[in-house]
Amino acid sequence: MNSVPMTLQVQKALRLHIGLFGCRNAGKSSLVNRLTGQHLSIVSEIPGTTTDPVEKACELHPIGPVVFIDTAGLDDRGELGSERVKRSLAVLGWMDLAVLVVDSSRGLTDEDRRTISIIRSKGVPAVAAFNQSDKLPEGKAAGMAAAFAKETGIPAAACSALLGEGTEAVRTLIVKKVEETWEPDRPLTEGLVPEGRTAVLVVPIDFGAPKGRLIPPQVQTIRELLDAGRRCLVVLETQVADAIREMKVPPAIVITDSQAIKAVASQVPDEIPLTTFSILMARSKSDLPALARGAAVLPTLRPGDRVLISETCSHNAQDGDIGRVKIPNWIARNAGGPMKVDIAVAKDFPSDVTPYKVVIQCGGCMVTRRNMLARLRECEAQGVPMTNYGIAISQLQGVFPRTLEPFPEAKAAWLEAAGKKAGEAE
Ligand SMILES: Nc1nc2c(ncn2[C@@H]2O[C@H](COP(=O)(O)OP(=O)(O)OP(=O)(O)O)[C@@H](O)[C@H]2O)c(=O)[nH]1
Ligand code: SF4
Ligand SMILES: [Mg+2]
Repeated sequence: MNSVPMTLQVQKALRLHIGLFGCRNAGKSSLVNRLTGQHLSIVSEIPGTTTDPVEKACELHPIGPVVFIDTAGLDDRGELGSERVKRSLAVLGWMDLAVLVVDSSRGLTDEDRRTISIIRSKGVPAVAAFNQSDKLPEGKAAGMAAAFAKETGIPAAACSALLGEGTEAVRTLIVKKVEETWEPDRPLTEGLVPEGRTAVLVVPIDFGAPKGRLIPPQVQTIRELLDAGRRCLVVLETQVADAIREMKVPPAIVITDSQAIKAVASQVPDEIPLTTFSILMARSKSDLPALARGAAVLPTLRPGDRVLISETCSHNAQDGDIGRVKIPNWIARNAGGPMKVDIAVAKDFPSDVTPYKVVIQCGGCMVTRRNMLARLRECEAQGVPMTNYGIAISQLQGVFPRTLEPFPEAKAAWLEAAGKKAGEAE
């Protein structure tokens, strides 16, 4: 029987991020190659072989799709070395699971201990692999792993990535820890459609829509509503007014693709709640009131301000890409001139976000709630507002706070922050 939680199986589109951390030459790259069954990471006896975090997508049975992130050694030295350490530690915070790789023949180093304290302070689920067990007398590394687990509470196993011994035990620890710590996304439609009522879903089929299919938030919304025994009516953005007029009982809510929000808002009477799939995603994956608060900074941006667009996966950017082109253009139009826009893709999210006036986060459809929340908390800790694409679009299109109406807490957070900003501007 498969013991992986049902929610995890349902959300197969998600890729769990599993990072390997440890000192140079501990065997991180060798272990990644063993766990993925692919010899993609460069292994060598020269310390510092892996310099930048390397991502590898693969299937980890029985979890499903995961991304392994092989990182640079945490004991690297010098100016370049400490930059690499910073980059490794930056990705640590938003991992779904961290694997601490220890060279058993060296024992636990000061850097390993520092890594453990970061893992603890950021609340990252973790396991440890006491690698290079073949260099020690039989059973010695296993004893070290057991003592370590007892002392730290972090499950550990001994292995030799070189010989392939014990790597199955490490894989088992990873799977078990994921099962224990997995936190599902909040349901997209939670509390929005009472029994017996209908939701109208607006799905534009324009050039940006993928051929022959709907995108994940649309599919998930339909499925959730049907699972809960609610009705939904799926229409084009040109059909909204007619659809509402023909309904005997008005819809409980209209949910639209963000990019059509302006056209749709003009067709939906004020008394019918209106929101966007992206706002539902923001609530499901992150902290909606915090992201709404972050949006209040957008009208205050001035030409030349630095803005970070954060994409959590390396999707194929299209012409007129929402994050790379449309949002920066809308901000520039509102501000009267262009911003300095940087794009951080997946693992390249910077450890220092303080140069930015705001971070605008993508919907995160491919990553977990833990990953999204960790990025948000990092920005908050550095005093930099974060918002997300959907919220930014609503705000920039002038349909705010209407699209937050169904979420009173988020609306209140935005009003309070927008009031403060207006006060500062006076
Ligand atoms: N004897 C033994 N050697 C190992 C084991 N795992 C890795 N090695 C060797 O240790 C050296 C370093 O291995 P890597 O996998 O490149 O180590 P790394 O942690 O990725 O190192 P950096 O990328 O430099 O941080 C290589 O020569 C490996 O063949 C092991 O379990 N036993
Ligand atoms: S919303 Fe983010 S995670 Fe989803 S496809 Fe776009 S960049 Fe990737
Ligand atoms: Mg390496």
